[in-house]
Amino acid sequence: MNNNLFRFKSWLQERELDAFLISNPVHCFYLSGFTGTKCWLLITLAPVPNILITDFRYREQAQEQVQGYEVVIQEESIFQTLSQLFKQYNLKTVGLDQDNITLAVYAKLKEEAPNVNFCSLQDPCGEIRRVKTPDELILLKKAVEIADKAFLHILEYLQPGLTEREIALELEFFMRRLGGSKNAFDTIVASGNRAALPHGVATNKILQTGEFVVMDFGTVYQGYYSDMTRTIILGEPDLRQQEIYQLVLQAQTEVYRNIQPGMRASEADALARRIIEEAGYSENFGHGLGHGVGLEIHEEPRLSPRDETILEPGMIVTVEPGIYIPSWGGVRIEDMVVITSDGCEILTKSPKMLRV
Ligand SMILES: [Mn+2]
Repeated sequence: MNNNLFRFKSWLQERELDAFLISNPVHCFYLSGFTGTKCWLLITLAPVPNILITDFRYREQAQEQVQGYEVVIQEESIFQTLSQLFKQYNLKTVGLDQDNITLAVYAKLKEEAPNVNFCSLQDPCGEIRRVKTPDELILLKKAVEIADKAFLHILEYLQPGLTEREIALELEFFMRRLGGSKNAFDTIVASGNRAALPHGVATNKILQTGEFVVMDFGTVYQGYYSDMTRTIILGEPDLRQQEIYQLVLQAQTEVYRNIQPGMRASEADALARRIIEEAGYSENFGHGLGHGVGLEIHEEPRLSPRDETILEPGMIVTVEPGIYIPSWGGVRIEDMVVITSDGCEILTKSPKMLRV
């Protein structure tokens, strides 16, 4: 049994549950490796087997991909199938994922299985997923590497007269060619005044020399996401542009010098925030320093003033300070890093120069 499933079962035991019903597709994949779009998991305690429920379309795929689960093919409604399984294995207290089970699903479950005691709880996968396994780290590094290669490619491709959309498409196509299965999110290419928009998705605006271009993009490799941002200028930056860029870079460097396991996520955020605040730009850094990345583009922990998670080796987070000045422009620089036993390792290798 893999370590993630082991941790899940200890959690079940502590809460005196007979089973937990997982409906979140990301968590189904995380615990079983099954990639079908129809999946429910019942995680149980021995001697009851773990159960994966899917439908006819995925019968063969489930047999191939999944080990350590009894695969059940749903024939009637999912609620009838579940109710039969609750009876068959004498499951009396069953945890439900409070963030995914809707009131309608809950009502149906109660109707089909009136004797089961359902408890609404947070799925512990969110917490277990924060620390990546060595296998996950390999896939995440690959996703990061594809984005890095795309950035080097785009540096050659960039020229005045291109639209933001053309740049985004070139990045996306290049990452797909290198094995990315899809974009990690809508690619951001925000130039000129639009660089002041932290999430300025690419438009038909034409690139000009002397203006900021913020490019924020990533890919998905075998289920794992990457996320990076670089800000550049075609031609000569002016003094203020240089000053803001250096400040953002300094904030990021400050994080790399001081981030450590044992520190709270909010303390990591404060490292960068202090540098930006002291320079008088506290109003212009309105988002958190970063976020966890893994099977989702945004996951726990959040490097924000409100997240008290203790950082641990093996957590993967972005470090992405930014300064946004309305109707002038903005700068963000973002890497993915893994927390190590004595600091962090920067996974994103792309160069950080303003002038291109
Ligand atoms: Mn990000």
